Amino acid sequence: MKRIAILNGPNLDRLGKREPEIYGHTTLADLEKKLRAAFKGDAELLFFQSNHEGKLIDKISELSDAKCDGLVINGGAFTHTSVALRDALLGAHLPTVEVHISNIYKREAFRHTSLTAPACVAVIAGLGLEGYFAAVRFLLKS
Ligand code: CA2
Repeated sequence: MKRIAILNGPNLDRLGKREPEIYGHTTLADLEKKLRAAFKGDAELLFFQSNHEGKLIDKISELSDAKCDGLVINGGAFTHTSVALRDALLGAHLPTVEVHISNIYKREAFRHTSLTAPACVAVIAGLGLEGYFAAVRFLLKS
C-alpha cells in the first residue's frame, strides 16, 4: 500500500474556525477523518501540520529518508516566501502535489507567486478541500 503524507503549514490548524467564507467550515481534524475514510484500504495516510517552517522542513527530510511514496503539501503562507521549504522539497525527491484551498490567483498579488510550485509535479488551487482528495488520487495512480 502506498504511503502518502499530507503536510499543512501555518494557520491551517485554524481551518473551519476562522474566515469560513474563504476556507469553509470543515476543520483540519474533520478533513483528516474524511481523507482516511475515502482512502481506507488504498493508501496509508500520514498527517502533519505545523506553524513552524523548520518543523515542516524536518518532516520533509524525515519522509524522504523513510522513502514515503508521495507528498501533498499546503504550505500556507510559506508557499509565497520560503526558499528553505522549496529547497527541502527539491532535495526530498518525492512526488509532491501542492494544494491550495483557495484560488490563490484570484487573491492578492503576493499570493500569485509560489516558490514551492517548481518543486512539485502539480499544483491544485481553488477546489476547496476537494483539492486534497484529488492530490491523493493522483499520487496513487502515478
Ligand atoms: O488557499 C490556501 O490553501 C492557502 O495556502 C492558505 C494560506 C494562505 O496564506 C495561502 O495564500 C493560500 C492561509 C492559511 C490560513 O488558513 C486559515 C484557515 C482558516 C482560518 C484562517 C486561516
